[in-house]
Amino acid sequence: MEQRKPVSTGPIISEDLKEPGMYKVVLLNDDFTPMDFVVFVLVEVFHMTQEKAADLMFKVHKTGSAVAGVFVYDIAMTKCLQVFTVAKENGFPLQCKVEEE
Ligand code: TYC
Repeated sequence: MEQRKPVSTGPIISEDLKEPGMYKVVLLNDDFTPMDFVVFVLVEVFHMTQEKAADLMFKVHKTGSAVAGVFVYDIAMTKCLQVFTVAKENGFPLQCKVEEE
């Protein structure tokens, strides 16, 4: 019969365990999405205050892009998809991208 390795019953303390990588959700400027809609998205999707959302929206408007938040991969992708979906539903071309930190 095949020999099995003994199962460890102690706590798993491994040097192989790593912190999950973090990913930036970067909001991109465009010429068509209304400013108040961008603020609405930042409040709804990223749970920003109205003031913080307005500041970030203006930063994107002036510079072309800004980081809306930093998350683990799945959350970053979900937020990006939510932005894209709500924008599309409302007929706006608002875009964002996910970048490794
Ligand atoms: N530039 C847009 C306008 O003038 C506003 C805008 C800001 C669009 C931020 C997208 O991510 C964005 N209406």
